Amino acid sequence: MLTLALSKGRIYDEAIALLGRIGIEPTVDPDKSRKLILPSNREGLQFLVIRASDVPTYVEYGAADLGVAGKDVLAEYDTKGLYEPLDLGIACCRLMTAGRQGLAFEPGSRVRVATKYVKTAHRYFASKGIQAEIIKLYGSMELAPLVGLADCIVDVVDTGKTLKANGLEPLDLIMEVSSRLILNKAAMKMKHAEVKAFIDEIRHALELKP
Ligand code: PRT
Ligand code: MG
Repeated sequence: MLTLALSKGRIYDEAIALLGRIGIEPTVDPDKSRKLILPSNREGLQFLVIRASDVPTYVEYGAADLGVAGKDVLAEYDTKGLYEPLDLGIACCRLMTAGRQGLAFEPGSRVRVATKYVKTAHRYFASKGIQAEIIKLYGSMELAPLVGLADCIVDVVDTGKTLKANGLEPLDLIMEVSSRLILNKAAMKMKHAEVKAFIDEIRHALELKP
């Protein structure tokens, strides 16, 4: 049995669309069921539906053999126990700094940054020689500059509409983000043939037109 961990929402929707190209589909709709373990029409394959930021943890501990996680999430996680064999090109966005119009960072200056991407934000501002005080938030980062909690935020941006609606604008690109297939190194050893065959199928799905 192979277990693939996905997060509900855009990653689930896009990953299932990708797998649909090679005839794989869940037999239970997670929007209509409270089940967190979803069987599939493929014998020997099931899905786990969990929080996006929990996917690397489930895979690292072997509770799932494989998973799909955004590069933004992986950059925050110590991925030593994981392989990242495929870029799935789904749930694409950009990890950016954002703030009020005209905000600029001078090297040597200090800045307060609200984000859930604490490690990545630290690395980024350190690389620019900017002293950043990072304030960890779990959501609605756009609010922080509006109420004086922070000068700027680090968050993922897709259309930019959320920033715009809150009077903020994207500033600097930190990284391009897409979702990656990740797998547990131990699973790769113990279920080598099964895992390799599945990765090859997904690679094939990526080559097929949607
Ligand atoms: O929601 P939850 O707290 O459970 O977890 P999550 O927010 O990490 O999950 P989810 O499903 O929202 O995101 C999963 C992954 O999708 C992320 O880790 C990214 O790799 C990827 N992704 C792609 C995005 C977006 N696009 C995106 N637009 N993740 C979040 N957003 C949010 C963003 O945080 C902001 O609030 O959408 C808003 C911005 O969108 P625009 O279009 O207004 O710019
Ligand atoms: Mg979300």
